[in-house]
Amino acid sequence: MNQDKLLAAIIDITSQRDHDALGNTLMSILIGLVPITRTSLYRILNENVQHILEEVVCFESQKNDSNEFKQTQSDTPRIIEASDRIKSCITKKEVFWQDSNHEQYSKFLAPIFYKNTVIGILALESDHQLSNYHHLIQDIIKIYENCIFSLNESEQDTLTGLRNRRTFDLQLSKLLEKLDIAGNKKITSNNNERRFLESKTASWLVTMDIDHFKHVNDNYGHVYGDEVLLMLSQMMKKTFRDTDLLFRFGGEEFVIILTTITEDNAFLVLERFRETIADYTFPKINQVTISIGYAMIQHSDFPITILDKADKALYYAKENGRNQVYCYEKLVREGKLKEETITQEVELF
Ligand code: GH3
Ligand code: MG
Ligand code: MG
Repeated sequence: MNQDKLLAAIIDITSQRDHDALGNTLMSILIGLVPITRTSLYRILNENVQHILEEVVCFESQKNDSNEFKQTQSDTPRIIEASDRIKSCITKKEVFWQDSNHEQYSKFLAPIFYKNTVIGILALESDHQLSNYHHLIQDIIKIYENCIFSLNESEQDTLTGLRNRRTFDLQLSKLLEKLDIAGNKKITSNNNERRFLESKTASWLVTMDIDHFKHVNDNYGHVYGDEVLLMLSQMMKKTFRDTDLLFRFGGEEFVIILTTITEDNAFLVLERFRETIADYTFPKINQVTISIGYAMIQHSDFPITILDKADKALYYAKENGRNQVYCYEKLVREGKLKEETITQEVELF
């Protein structure tokens, strides 16, 4: 084993600060150190539905040149049903391997752990026997898991376990980048244009704020206030799809990125959530309500503009009785709000 190559790989993987980049680095390291023909990384979207996986990234060697790899990483999540072998790997929490007698095909599946829970699967295929590499692969996975652990710890809000404010900019920029690519493709492809117009789905930025939360703290104390924040975040996790991104922005403000949904359906989902909270009996406090605003995430917008639009709809809800859901674009269409005109990126401090 080339020691320099191994050290370079460790330096590379431990310097990544983003999940996608970390996954890609894991793949590159495996390709560099193990004779493989294909490698995929799968993520379990919901710990209660472990047989539904998202293929995060896949690298496949080219037929004409086994040293040349093609990377597949789709714009939209590729959701798949786990094979029986992968299911067994997840439930037994064990690696699986199969080496062919003729040294022409071998397979290796390994669960990826976070805090003793399987959160994903790494799959490798090779035209060599992989048995000599099993230890190395598992050690590389261990380093990858340690990196995931550190990254998750730094991205999570400690009280609610939702994503924190720090990761929001990165996640939104990534989404805007994807929309930009899709937008450019739309110009060159009539099919894509038609599909977009027919589906009318988009991604939406939702801002959500607890109504009169100061009263909760003042009348019942911070411990009860924190309990409300915790309950609310648990209900968010239950209500929204696993592909939607949930953030606590600090205090009693929450942000959601809702993906591939129409304006009307976004309203229905958010209105149902508002109702669920309003109908829930919180210990001691009884009723708590929330106000919600949302705006379309458009590839031509800056992150700050989109956030500002959603906030405008939220303030509209606050000014018009609270415990309501408003869409920025609808308010503009109805003449209740003026169109946002920020055209330049604003430095936040
Ligand atoms: P509005 O309906 O206009 O949103 O009124 P509000 O009282 O909710 O809004 P305001 O922004 O004036 O107050 C937010 C309060 O949230 C202030 C503080 O008491 C409380 N708060 C902020 N962060 C935390 C937290 O981490 N835990 C608890 N328990 N309370 C918090
Ligand atoms: Mg507030
Ligand atoms: Mg509030």
